[in-house]
Amino acid sequence: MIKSALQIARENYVPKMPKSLQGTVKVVEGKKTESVADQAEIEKMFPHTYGMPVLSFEAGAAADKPAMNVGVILSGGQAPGGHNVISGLFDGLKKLNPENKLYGFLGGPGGLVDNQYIELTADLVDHYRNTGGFDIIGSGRTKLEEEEQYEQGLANCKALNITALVIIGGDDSNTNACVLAEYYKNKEAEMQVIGVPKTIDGDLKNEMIETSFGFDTACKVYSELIGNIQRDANSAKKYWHFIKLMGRSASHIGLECALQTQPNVTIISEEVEAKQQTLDDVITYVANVVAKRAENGDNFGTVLIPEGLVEFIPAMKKLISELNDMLAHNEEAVNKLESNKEKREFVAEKLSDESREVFVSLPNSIANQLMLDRDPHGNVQVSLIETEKLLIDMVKAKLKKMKKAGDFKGKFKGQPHFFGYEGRCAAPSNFDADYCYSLGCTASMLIGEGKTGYMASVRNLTASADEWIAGGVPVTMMMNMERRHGQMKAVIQKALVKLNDAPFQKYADNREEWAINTQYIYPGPIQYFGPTEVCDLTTKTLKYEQGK
Ligand code: FBP
Repeated sequence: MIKSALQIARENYVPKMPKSLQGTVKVVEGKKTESVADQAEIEKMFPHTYGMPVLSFEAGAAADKPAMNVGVILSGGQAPGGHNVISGLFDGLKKLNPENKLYGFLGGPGGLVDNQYIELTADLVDHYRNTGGFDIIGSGRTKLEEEEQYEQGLANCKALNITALVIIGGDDSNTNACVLAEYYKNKEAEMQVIGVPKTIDGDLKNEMIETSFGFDTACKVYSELIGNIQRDANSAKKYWHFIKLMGRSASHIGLECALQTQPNVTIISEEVEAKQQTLDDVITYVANVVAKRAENGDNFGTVLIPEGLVEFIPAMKKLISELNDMLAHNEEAVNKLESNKEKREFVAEKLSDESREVFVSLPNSIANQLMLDRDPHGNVQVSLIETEKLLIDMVKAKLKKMKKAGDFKGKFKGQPHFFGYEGRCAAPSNFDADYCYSLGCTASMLIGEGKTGYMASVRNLTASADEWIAGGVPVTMMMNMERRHGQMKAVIQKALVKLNDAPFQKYADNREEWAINTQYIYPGPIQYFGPTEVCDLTTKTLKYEQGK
């Protein structure tokens, strides 16, 4: 492996850890738990894993543990810090018993079913410490949902003497981890399943999971890029930059980047939905900011757009939901049609009058993108919809009309950008390196204690790392019933941006000022070595959420 100078230096970085994980560890049981909603239904579906207590770890004498083999899976989109979860898990398991072995299933959950694996040895793990990416074992989006897959996975694990699995994933993967834990417990198979909260989107969080890993680093990378673009905009003074940011449905990434960089406009999907805004309302707002800034001679600016925006505009949401159902039932017929024009006509025919009207009013390129294949969870792949270009075209058209009416006297040139993949495999910030290593160690302790159906949890994250609180949260505690593919399912509740919470309020209190006056912040690149106030910053989201 050829390594960069930074990678070599980072290999020697020792992640900071909570005190409770530093020596021997004992587990303390808290109160019994309930799911966040729909308690009776969820208890019925998870009779063996429902109601378990929250766990926390404290320094203390631990009993000797017999040697065991553990499997680990990386599931879904990459997020900075995944390799540190694995190194924390590896070190934690070795601390429990040096004979313990760790196997990595390759290419995501599919590797478990297809029996693709490698043993994760000390030499291998050492090369990946504090590095970005998931390439040590790869990731994938295969969904574990069929009994046949559970059985095949169990047989493959048995052949390797694996008695515990760690699934590192987002809300859907952790929901599946819990289904798996329940299934194995029900059939008394000797197989523990532990989840770890991963996703750059930041939408897997609740009272016990303060943030998912990767969100910190990804937002810092995007904020650096946005800051650079803003400096360019403020130097050349001739472009409006429309920047779409990953994050799937949730706008946490957009909001965090706004708090870090103070752009002129940030659209928050959750607010658009709450105010029942139409696409035209959003366009009018942006066009008015462009016109206002032009009055001051500022024909430049930045607009942040969450990638899930179209799903939150009520009429578009209805259209997408109809398209999801319609495409699920007519996939073959649509695929047989050769041209996009034929596909659009076929699809339009089958929509309700209201949705058809919206669909045919969209530029062909966007209508085509809305018809693309769904992901394995049945979601429209919002990262493929070029909302940034759509918005530029529509704002341009609006400004043309405003010019005719004498309401806009400036110039408008839009530049589209999409930031997502640029941040998902970045070298983890110190925060993510520390947090992920602690999550990995925590997962190993939960395994050592014989637990299943738990998610590793490390809390109190705005305090210094030695004061972090490590433990386990029953996954069922985070569940509610939601409609998925036309059926009610027990799933981990997705955390969208809450408009009453401090991070959004902070943005809302400042947005008018940021819109008109140029108050850009240029955060610069992530710093790995240097003073703690530069290197160990948490996200602003965490800081404001915790009243700091
Ligand atoms: P996860 O939810 O699996 O963590 O993935 C997050 C994400 O990066 C989203 O922000 C984005 O919409 C999606 O993955 C892109 O998926 P893909 O990697 O399949 O292109």
